[in-house]
Amino acid sequence: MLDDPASASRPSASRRRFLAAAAGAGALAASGRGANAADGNPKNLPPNVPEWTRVLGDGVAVRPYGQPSKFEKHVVRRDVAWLTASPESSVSFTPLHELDGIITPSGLCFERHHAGIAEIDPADYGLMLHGLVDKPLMLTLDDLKRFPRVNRIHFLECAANSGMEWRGAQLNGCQYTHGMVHCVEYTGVPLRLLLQEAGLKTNAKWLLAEGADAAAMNRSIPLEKALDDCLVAYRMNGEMLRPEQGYPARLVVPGWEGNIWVKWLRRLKVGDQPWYTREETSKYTDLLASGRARKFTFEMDAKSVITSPSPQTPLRGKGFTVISGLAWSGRGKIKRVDVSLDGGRNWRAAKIDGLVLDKACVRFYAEHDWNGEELLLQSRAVDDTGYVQPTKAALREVRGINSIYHNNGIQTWRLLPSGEVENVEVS
Ligand SMILES: Nc1nc2c(c(=O)[nH]1)N[C@H]1C(S)=C(S)[C@@H](COP(=O)(O)O)O[C@H]1N2
Ligand SMILES: [Mo]
Repeated sequence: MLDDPASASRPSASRRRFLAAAAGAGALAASGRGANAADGNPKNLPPNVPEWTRVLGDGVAVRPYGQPSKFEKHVVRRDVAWLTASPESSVSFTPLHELDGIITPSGLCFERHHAGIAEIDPADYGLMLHGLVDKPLMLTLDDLKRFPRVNRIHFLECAANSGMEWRGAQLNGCQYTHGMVHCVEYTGVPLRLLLQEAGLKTNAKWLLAEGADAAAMNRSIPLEKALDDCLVAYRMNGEMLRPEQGYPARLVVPGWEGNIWVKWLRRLKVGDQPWYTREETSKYTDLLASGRARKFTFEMDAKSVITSPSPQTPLRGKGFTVISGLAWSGRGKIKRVDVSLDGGRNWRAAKIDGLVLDKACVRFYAEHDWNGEELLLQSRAVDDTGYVQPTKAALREVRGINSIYHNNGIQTWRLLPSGEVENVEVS
């Protein structure tokens, strides 16, 4: 017997939990990241009997809705206070550096709201479909659920993702430079079926989608896209949409800028021309070097980022390491991801692991035996149209530096001998 679990001196289960939490928090503060065996109490290491083996754990249903381990409290959405004037019209960023695979856990999906989160009672929910149609519709949530449905995994990227980096390296962490992207499995009705049910007039060309939030955010969508692969989704990752993501229904517009994925969807109007709403004139247009603005940049160009190592996930020592990242393209499938360790002079193909889907994130890995020297880490996505993710310099040549949106330039992380990582640019 290694130890006596029935020893009278053993503290209560709740005290043990408190001690464990304190130890975890200490390790976290000291290293800036999750606990590691080297920081811990050797008494808990095999072959000793650890604290958690000496007590009964919580029973079932003590946690009716499961939450991550308390030791993962640092894995959260974060915002940048100075970025926006108010939290109601703001953005929180996905902690990409703490995630793996391609699916973003629902509670970690970045949020972008123009007027806060609308709280909609599904019993009072209605979706109106009108305009140039034969038969206007008013659909309840139950009506939507009665239509044939599909499941699709797609990325959603805000057009403003990496928007703070146009004038140079700015924010230290891929959560902030690239965290306005998430990739989720949606369940919903193909928009085509709803439009067919209403019956389109022959002059129908555009669709207006409007949200039920205090911004009543609205955008014009070409009918061609609406009839192609758009969904009215009511589920994400199997469960109903989260309030932050548009509960009870949102538009899914695969490959297109996040702004057009209208949340809390309440109205679809069919017309014969675009409406030129605020979100497609004053916002979400791209000011070019010439001073002219480009309108309707719907598609998100191929992009990638190394999520680890990155400023928030430094390396803890020399030796074998897995460089990991995400790539996506709004035009189709990712065909290849290249990784460079020397700021783009030499490239090698990374390993793509897991699903490779249309207009979805892919996960890539590049293995490296790090000898402690400084590296300039980059990744470069290539999609199945042959499009190659450009350098930031190449992008600025075409776009100038007055843009906010659609910055898909190659990101550089400088890995220092200490293992720390910085956001830099190479020329
Ligand atoms: N009704 C409504 N829909 C909206 C928004 C909004 O503020 N209101 N924000 C848009 C923007 S700019 C983006 S990038 C995406 C963000 O989706 P998410 O919050 O699920 O990440 O939703 C879009 N749909
Ligand atoms: Mo956005």
